[in-house]
Amino acid sequence: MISIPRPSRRGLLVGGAAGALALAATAVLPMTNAMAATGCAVTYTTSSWQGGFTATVTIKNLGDPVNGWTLGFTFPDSGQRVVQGWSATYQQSGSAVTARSVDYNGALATGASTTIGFNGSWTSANPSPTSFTLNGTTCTGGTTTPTTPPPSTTPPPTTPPPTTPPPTTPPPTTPPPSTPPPTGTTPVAINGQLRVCGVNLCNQYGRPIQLRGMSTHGLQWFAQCYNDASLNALADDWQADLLRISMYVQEEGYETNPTGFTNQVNTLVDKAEARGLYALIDFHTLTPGDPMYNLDRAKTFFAAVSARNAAKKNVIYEITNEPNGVSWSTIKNYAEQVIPVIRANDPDAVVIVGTRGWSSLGVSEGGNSDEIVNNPVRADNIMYTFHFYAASHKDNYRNEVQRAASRLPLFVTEFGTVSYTGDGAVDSASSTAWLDLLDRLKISYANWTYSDASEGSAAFKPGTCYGGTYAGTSVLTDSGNFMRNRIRTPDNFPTS
Ligand code: IDC
Repeated sequence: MISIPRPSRRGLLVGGAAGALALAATAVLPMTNAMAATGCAVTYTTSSWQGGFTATVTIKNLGDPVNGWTLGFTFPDSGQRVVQGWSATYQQSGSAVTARSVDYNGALATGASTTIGFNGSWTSANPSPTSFTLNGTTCTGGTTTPTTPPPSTTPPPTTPPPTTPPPTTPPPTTPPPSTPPPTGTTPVAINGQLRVCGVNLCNQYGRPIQLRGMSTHGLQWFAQCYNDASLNALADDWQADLLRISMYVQEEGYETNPTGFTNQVNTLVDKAEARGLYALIDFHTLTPGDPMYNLDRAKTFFAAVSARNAAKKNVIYEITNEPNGVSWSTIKNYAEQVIPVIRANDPDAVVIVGTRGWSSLGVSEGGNSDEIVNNPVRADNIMYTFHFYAASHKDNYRNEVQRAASRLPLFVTEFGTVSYTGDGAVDSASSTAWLDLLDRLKISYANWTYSDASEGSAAFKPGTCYGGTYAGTSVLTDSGNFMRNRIRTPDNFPTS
């Protein structure tokens, strides 16, 4: 049990805690033992599956108002680990866990509650902790028995329970805004500000969604492909949800003209927003594969785009495209330096972190996702990148994605229907197997590329971007046809 010694505060001081369980739960077990209303009350509910679980923790302050809190508890089994949390900053030492409030939920008035959560892993057993502290004081109080019976089923690994929608970071002094009804039918109008919940990307209602869309080619080469007509076709004819804006750093990219490329990215963010599309800002590192080579550039670039786009709901940040030839700990170190730069300006945006071996979760360099699960990036509201090229990457990669998807939030920010060279024929069987898997797991994706490059991965026939027509099938390659057919199917986003 973590215990933070500090002077007792009136109302938070609890006597006679022995034997008083704030909660005891195996799957879900609300506290039914109403104790004297003192200090704090915690309900801790879990949904478990083989090796993993999602915990939802509601903290009620029964004492004096607090401004900033730390919840402490101890896992009963030494094999239990916090993997990824939300709405709090988690630390684990041995079996002892602390969850520290974040800026938008630190203020808790007397009687106020807040809900946080995390995904965990377990090895031999998954009992729930039975005692909690709030700012060092044991929580024994509370009458927080849920009025409706909480779910007691064990969900399949890929669908954590509909977790309480995490807050969308209202400033602490104003009441949380009531969620407006959708005012339109575009992906951004319906889904609003996105947030990672559990292993999913969730919309403004806290419900898992999948975004499907296209990636630009390198802006330094194919700027002519991204104009009002082509983006209208992407939104209206393709019915896409997402535009990935691929800004190479090397190869005549950002490093040659930081201001120019930053402006180009911002212009495309605006064009996506105007059409209700999400915009994925891709800091397209590739060669060299060590993201640290571009650390300073990344900080400069993300400081600029996050400040400029902070108020927008449609922006997602992808901080490094395909790290390669470097360890996971190097990538993690990079991420932990770049993410705070973004958060300082745009605290509620989802950030996506590249993975080892050209964003293969390590597989292309002989590893696997365990290295991430065991050593996750210390930040919340993040996802991890997976990339594939269907003609090159098949069952062993699909198996790893399936395995990782129950433990890590994944986003396929880039994939091709062809070989990893970006060229060659469409592998329809493998592409179909991949996209069926991603649909089933609700993993979002962007296809390489929405361009007329002379290579098999391009959606448009060469020369298309020098004409005015992008809609319809006459301008499409085999890959373009395949992708348009997949992306045009209805989205079915939850709206409550
Ligand atoms: C390829 C482009 C190609 C370009 C090359 C080098 O299709 O025209 O010459 O990059 O810049 C990736 C990378 C992506 C690659 C793509 C296909 O993220 O930049 O694009 N690919 O090779 N990872 C795996 C494949």
